[in-house]
Amino acid sequence: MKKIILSYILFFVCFSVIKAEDGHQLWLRFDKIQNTENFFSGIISSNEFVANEFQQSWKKMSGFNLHKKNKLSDNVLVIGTIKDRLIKSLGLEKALKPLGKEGYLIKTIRKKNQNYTVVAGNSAAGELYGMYHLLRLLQTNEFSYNLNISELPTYAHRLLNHWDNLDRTVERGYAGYSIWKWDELPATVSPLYQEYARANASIGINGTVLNNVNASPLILTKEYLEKVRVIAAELRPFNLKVYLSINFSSPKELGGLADSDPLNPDVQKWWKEKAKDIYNLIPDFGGFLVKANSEGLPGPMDYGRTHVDGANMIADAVKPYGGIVMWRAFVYDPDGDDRAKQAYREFKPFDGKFRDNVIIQLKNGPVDFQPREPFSPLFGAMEKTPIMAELQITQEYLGFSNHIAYLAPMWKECLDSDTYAKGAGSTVAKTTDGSIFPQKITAIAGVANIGEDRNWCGNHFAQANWYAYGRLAWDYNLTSEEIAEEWIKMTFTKEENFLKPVKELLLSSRESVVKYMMPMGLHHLFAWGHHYGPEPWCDVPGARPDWLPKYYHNANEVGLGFDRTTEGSNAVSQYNSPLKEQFNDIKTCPENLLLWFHHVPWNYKMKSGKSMWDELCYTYDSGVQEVRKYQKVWDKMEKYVDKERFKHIQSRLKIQSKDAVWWKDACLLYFQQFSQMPIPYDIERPIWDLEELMQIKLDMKHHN
Ligand code: BDP
Repeated sequence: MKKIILSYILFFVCFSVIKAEDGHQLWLRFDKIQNTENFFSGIISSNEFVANEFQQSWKKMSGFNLHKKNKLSDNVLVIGTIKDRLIKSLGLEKALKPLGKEGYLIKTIRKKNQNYTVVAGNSAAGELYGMYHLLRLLQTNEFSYNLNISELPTYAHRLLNHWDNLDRTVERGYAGYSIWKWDELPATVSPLYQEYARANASIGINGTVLNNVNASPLILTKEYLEKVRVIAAELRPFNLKVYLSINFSSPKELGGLADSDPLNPDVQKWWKEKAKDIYNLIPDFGGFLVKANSEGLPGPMDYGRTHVDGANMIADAVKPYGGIVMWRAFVYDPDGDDRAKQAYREFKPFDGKFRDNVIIQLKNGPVDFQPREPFSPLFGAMEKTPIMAELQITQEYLGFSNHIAYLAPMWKECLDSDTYAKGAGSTVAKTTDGSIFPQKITAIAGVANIGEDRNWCGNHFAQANWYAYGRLAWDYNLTSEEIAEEWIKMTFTKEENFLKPVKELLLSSRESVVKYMMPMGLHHLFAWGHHYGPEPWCDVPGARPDWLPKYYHNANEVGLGFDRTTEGSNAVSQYNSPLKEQFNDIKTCPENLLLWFHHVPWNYKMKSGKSMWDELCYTYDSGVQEVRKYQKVWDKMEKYVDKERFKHIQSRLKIQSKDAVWWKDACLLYFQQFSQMPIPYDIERPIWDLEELMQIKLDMKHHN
C-alpha cells in the first residue's frame, strides 16, 4: 500500500515538473530564481497598477509577495514618478528631466548604509516600462545593488500593425484566427486582450492598429467602434493606444455620400464628424493608418487628387484631438518600368506638403518584404516630411510560421544602412528618429505575427520576432545578439549549454533562409497565389507583369538579375552618392545585392573566384546544409527543454529542411536551363526533377 501511495506521489511530483508547456506565457514565464528573500525587503509605490503587476511576477519568481511599506528602509523597492515626494527627496529630478514621458531610471541609491532600488519615471508610463525592465533584470540574472540605468525610447510611436480582418481571418497570418473576437464584443471581453497588452508593454510597444490595411469600411460603423472602445479600455492601463486602418471610400460606402473626393466639403465634414464620434468614445485614440491607391484600394487619385490632398483631409479631422495619420507609401502601378522606383517617384515631390500630424509609413525595402532587399531610397529623401519604417514581423516571405528565421538582423540591416542623406552616418534609423531632420512625430511599425494559437505566433521561435521588434523599436542600438540572449533566457533557460548554441542558431537563421530561397539579391521568386514556395517559372496569362517572378529574375542565356543600373531601370539614381555609384558598378556592388541591381552573366567572376553560376549553386546548397545543422543542434537540446516545445521546434525544422531542398532544387534546376552549366559536383544532388516541382500546387487558400 505504502508503495502505491509513494508512486502516486512521485507521479504527481514528476507530472508537475514536466508539465506541458504550450508557450502561451511568451517571455513572461517568471521561472523561479534563487535567493530572492535577500533581494527586496518590501515595496513602496503610489501606483497600484504597476505595483500589482510587479507583485504578480515577483510572486512567481520568489514564491511570496513583497510587503507594502511607506517608509524607506534597507533594500526596499521604490516605484514612483517625479510627482511623488519620495522620488523628489531622493534627488532624482534632474536625472529624470531629459527622459520624457516614457523614459525611466532604475537606480540603486545608497544612503545611511542602506540600499534602495528605485524605479522612477516622469509619468505612469515611465514607471510601467521601468518596472518591466526591472523584471527583465531579475529574469536574466542581471539584478544587483549596483544599478544605474537610464532609458528613453528612440521612437515616440512604437506600433504593431495587425492585418486582421473583421471576419477574424488574418492576412498573411500564420498563427490562427485573429485575437480580436469581434463577434462576441463588446459584451464579452477575452482575457487575451490584457495578456496581449502586458506582453507589448513589457517590451515597450505603445500602440496597435487593430485591423488590416486592406480595411473594411465597416470598422467605422457605430457597432464596431463600440467594440473598439472596449478593446481600448482593456489596453489602456498598459499604455497601449488603439489606432485603426481606414478605407478611403468610407464616406461613400458608409456615409452614403456621392463620392469620397477629399476636396468635397461634404466628405471633409464626414471625416470630421467621424473623428469626433471616435474621440467621444475613445479620448486617447491614436489615429488612422491609410493604404490608399495601392493594390486596387480606393484613394484620392480616384478623383484626380493627390496623396497630399487625401492625407491632409484626414489629418485635419483628427488634429483637434491630437491624432496622427500614418499614410502608407506602399504604392506601385502595373505600367511603371520598375516597381522598386515607385514609392520614391510618387512621394518625393510632395516633401513638405503634408500637415504636421501626417507621417509617411514606408516598408524597409523598395519592393516588398523580401528576405533581403536594399533599404528603400525614400528613407532620407524627405527632409520636411517625417517617415516611419514599416517592418514585417509575420513571415509572409520567410517560410510562414514553419521556418525559423530570427529577424532582428534583417531589421538592423535596414535601420543601420547609411542613406548618406546628410553625409556619412545618416542611417535609416537616424533619418526616422528626428536626429537628422527635425520631426514632430517619430514612429515605427511592425506587421504583427500574432494570432489565436496558444503560442501566439504559430512557432515558439517566432515569438522572438515579436520580442525583438519591440526591443528595437525602443532602442535600435541594441544588438541582435543582446536581444536574442534576453529572449532565450526568459523564454527557455539560462543554461549556458542551451543558450550558446540556440543563440547562434537564431542569429544565423535569417541568412540561411536568404541562402536557400533568394541569395545574392534575387527576389520575388514566389509561387502564384501564395508566398511560401518557389515558382521562378510562374507564368499566368494576362497577369500583371510585376506580379510574376520573371519580371524580377530576368533569367536568360546571358545571365540573371534585374538591371537597375544607369543602363537599365536606373533605380540606382534614387540613392545618394556614394551609394548610387557603388550599386551601379558591378565590381563595387555588394555581392549580397548583386542580382538586385545587375543582370549578371552566368560566368561572371565573383570575389571568391567562382563563376556567378557556381556561387549561386554553392550558396543555395549552404542554405540547405545550415538548416541540417540546426536540426543537429536542436536535437542535442532535448534535455534542456520541455517535451512539448522541443517536439514542436523539432518538427518545424524537419519541414524547413525539406523546404530548403525544395527551394534549392527548384531554383537551380530552373535557372540551369538558361545557364546550361553543371551543378558543381561536390554539392548535394537534386532530389527532384524540375517537371515534378512544377506540378506542386499548394492549397494555400487560407494562407496566401
Ligand atoms: C504585400 C502583401 C499583401 C499586403 C500588402 C500591403 O502580400 O497581403 O496587403 O503587402 O502591405 O506584401 O499592403
